[in-house]
Amino acid sequence: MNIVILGPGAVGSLWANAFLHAGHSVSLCSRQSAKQLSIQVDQYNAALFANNDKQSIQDADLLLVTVKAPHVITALTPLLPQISPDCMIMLMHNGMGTAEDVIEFLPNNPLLLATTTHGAYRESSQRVLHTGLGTTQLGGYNDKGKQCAFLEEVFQHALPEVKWNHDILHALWHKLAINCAINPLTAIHQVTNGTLAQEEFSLLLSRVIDEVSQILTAEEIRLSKKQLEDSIFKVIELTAKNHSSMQQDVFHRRATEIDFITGYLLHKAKHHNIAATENTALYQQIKQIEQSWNHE
Ligand code: KPL
Repeated sequence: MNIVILGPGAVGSLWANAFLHAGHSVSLCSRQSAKQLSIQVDQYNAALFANNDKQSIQDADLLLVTVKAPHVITALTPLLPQISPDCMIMLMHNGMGTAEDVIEFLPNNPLLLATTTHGAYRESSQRVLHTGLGTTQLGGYNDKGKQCAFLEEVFQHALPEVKWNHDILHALWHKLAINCAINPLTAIHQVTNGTLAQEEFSLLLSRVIDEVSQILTAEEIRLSKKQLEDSIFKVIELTAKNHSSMQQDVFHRRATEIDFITGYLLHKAKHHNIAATENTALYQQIKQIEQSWNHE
């Protein structure tokens, strides 16, 4: 297949390398202006990829978008004239809400969503470390996307484990709920994920989870409060020493994904007339932190 990776950060680079080794023709689209980019994953030989090549975009069978949610539309817009209507577009990032915008720009393309638990770390602009094996779930967003279940085999062959999920929105909501509980709190307090297991966070965390659970129920996502709580504490335990992506964004003073995580949740809460007081407070605190950088 002809595959283009839009946003070769840690996760994008991992997939670019995996697809290349699986025999596909892979090229990249990045903010860098170089015509070719080299990527090395772990100790394997570095591979060279074409970058921002118009012909590759025109020929693409699959465009895998791995930029963070706030950058999806800005990154896709300049490519729109080149994207063929048959090209499958797959969004792979934390948070939700971008598919609703992408479908406006590319109404005829198969649109798919993905979520992955692979751990990847970008050590330098050319070197990526695959820090943890994970599972990737894929699924269709629109009808054409839902007809692309064959991609499970393509992805599985390149970087297992991969599962086709007929209800990918359920998987994304589950991930979003976990991110709502862990990401803002770790970012505001600048602590590791494991710190949230301490007594001082227990009341606040339980209120946050309670609100998230009410919104999931209103959205008809079948996940009990107990199941949600268990999965959140399991992630806290398994990633105890890690820093969440939002903690890192705040630390490095980069725009966070808050609008696509808690912001998306609050948008749905409003729709269902649910007063999500604790999540609103967390949202505002992250927004205030982001705004404070502009006033220094
Ligand atoms: O997805 C994550 C993130 O950091 O964005 C979690 C699951 C919280 C792991 O750190």
